[in-house]
Amino acid sequence: MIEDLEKEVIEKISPVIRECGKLMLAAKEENISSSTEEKGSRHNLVTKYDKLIQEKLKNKLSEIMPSALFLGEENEKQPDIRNGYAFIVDPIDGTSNFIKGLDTSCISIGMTYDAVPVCGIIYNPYKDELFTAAEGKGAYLNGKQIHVNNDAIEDGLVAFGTAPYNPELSEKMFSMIKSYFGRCLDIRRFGSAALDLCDLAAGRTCLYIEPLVAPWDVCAGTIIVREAGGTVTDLDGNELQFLTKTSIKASNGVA
Ligand code: 2AM
Ligand code: CA
Repeated sequence: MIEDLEKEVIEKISPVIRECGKLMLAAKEENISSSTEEKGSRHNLVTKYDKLIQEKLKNKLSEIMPSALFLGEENEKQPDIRNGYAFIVDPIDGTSNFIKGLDTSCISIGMTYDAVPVCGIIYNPYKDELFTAAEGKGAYLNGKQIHVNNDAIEDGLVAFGTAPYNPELSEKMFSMIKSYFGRCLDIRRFGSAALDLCDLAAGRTCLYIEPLVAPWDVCAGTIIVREAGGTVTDLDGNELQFLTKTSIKASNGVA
């Protein structure tokens, strides 16, 4: 049964993702900046920890489910995930925060079937928060079921991403942020798409908008939000897809 498979996958991955979280915490004792490289632009960074955690997850996930493909942010080449099971992994989401010591980063593992997310696991080691969700089974934070809040826009916090690596989007984005700023309780810009989705799922924010994200940034978080009762689309209201980069709008369904 697929549903049992998802539950089993979450149970097997949970200790592994927690172990990888310990590597992130241990990195605080080191000079992370010294192991940082640019990936194409000065806004897109990678550290030795991103690579180390991805390698560890790749090995463990292939033991847990040998038939599933592995799509990871730090892969040189990505597999075609349109058919069958695949893991979509961001070894560290919020890499800039990680490098700067802001303690707002996480590990994100989504599993898709025919490119549709069927389960998601996100771990924030700084708060020891493990978010999990499987299709039709609800979303959980450290084993306790979570739900989006009922905040109208006037009463809620709205989280944004700003896509610094795509300057042509900044004009449109900042005018959108300004228009929300005038209406909502306040705005936030945390720097981890996966944690932005978890905050929405946990009822902390009412809306999250980002103009450009990659599949590994949002795959796990999307099913966590949906299973917590929220909605996730692109900025034009289309069904989110996980084959290319996309915009994203995740809502509690009220805001
Ligand atoms: P990262 O920390 O794994 O790089 C912050 O707004 C979000 O955007 C983070 O989830 C960040 O993921 C992601 N991000 C960073 N660079 C990106 C890029 N070039 N394209 C899409 N998303 C990116
Ligand atoms: Ca990353």
